[in-house]
Amino acid sequence: MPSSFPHLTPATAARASIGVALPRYDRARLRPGIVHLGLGAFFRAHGALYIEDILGTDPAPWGIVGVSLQRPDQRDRLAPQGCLYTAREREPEAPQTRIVGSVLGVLVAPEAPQAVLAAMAAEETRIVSLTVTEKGYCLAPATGRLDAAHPDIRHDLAHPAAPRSAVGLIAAALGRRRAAGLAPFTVLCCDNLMGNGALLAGLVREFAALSDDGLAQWIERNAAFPATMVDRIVPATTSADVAAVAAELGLHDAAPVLHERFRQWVIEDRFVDGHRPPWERAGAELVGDVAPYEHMKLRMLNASHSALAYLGYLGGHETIADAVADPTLAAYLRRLWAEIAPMVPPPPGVSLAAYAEALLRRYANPTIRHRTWQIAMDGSQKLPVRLLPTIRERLRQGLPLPCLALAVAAWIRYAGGTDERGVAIDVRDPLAGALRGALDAAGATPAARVAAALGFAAIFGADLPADAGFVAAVTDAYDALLRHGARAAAHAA
Ligand code: CS2
Repeated sequence: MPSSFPHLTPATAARASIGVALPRYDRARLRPGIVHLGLGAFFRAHGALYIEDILGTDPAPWGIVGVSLQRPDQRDRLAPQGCLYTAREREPEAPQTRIVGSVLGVLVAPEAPQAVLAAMAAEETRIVSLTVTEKGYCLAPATGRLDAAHPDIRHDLAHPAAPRSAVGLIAAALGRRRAAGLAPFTVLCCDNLMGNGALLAGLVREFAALSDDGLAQWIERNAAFPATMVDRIVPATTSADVAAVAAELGLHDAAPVLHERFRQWVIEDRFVDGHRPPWERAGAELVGDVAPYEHMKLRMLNASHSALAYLGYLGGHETIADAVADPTLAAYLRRLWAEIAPMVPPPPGVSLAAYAEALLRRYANPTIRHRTWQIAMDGSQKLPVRLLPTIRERLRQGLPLPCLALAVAAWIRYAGGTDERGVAIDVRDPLAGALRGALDAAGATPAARVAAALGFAAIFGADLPADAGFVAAVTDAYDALLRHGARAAAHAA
């Protein structure tokens, strides 16, 4: 974006306005120890900031090499700035702004797969972390198994020296380390997936076994895939954000990130040879079992985020803060949590009631403009992680689930591609075309449309469409959405 301000660079950073924190360590001495796949706003506002905090107290070999798996945009914005960028809190009270230096370089995998593999295979790389979003794992969401028919997986099996998927890159890089007699790196999955460490371990082993059983066994014996729970609300950066940060800094930063103050990172403490940054110094929780934290976060936060995204969007709310400012949706949200919480064993010492109230405060933060449309993306990949496990548990216990069923119905309504005013929705989802086609072919009745959507076994498995109680609950909710609209349906659920 054009700006009258001088550009943010290592040379100009010190000119940033008073009150903006700068890296407090010598970046020239920082060695890369982490390769991060998927250098989006979330990682730059979360993982890269935990590292930044550690570097502020103890310069260590934990600089980050970022990798973009698809587009060059991030690199094109960050490289001219020496990879410095601004992280700015979005809080009503005393928001802090800092310039972050923990990212040392950015590689673009489609342009230079060899450079990416070389960075991952380098002896000094101890950790390969990932935020590539749910769909970046090339898995079948209902089973968590590798989708061997995925075009990227087929590509990577045919071109093992130039992979383009995250799974293909990890397997190839581990193969190089094995051939070079090096220890593997630790693979740290930071996406919102269930049992994310074990899941990714399974995918990488499955992929490796398709071409090299020996490698699959070596990975099984030597590598580590700790589970993690990551949490911070980081909406996509807008051009208005870029302009606001420039005005605040007095420098033009092409790639700022804006985030809430809250952050949480729970990490399973299982690293190859124990090599890891001292994340606890920055407030991360290193634990033996991440599962309770992960269940809480995915099933309380992400599930309610998705429910609010679909209902809020259909009801005409642009952001999550707008949606929860609507008393009808806020009341629905509390009833939704009341369905979810009894199915979630809380982590030690945590009250789920307090957790839910804290979530509501975070959602209501008026300075965070987190668009319902952004969260609504990729529902086919998100529902199986966020909503369906809780639904299965309630069905197993014979419990009613009107609020959960309404969330699924709202997703189906959204995937149909037209909102309540008859305006087309820009549905972004790997299955968008297939879903739309199936819904169009099903005709107009709620029962037929719900059956068509639930028929996607990759999302719902075979059990849910066969459960008459579940199908009826979703059909009723869908019918209420059509007849009365999202707000009234939420009120009634
Ligand atoms: C959101 C998440 O976009 C989404 O689907 O639910 O990105 C959410 O903001 C984060 O998981 C919060 O930690």
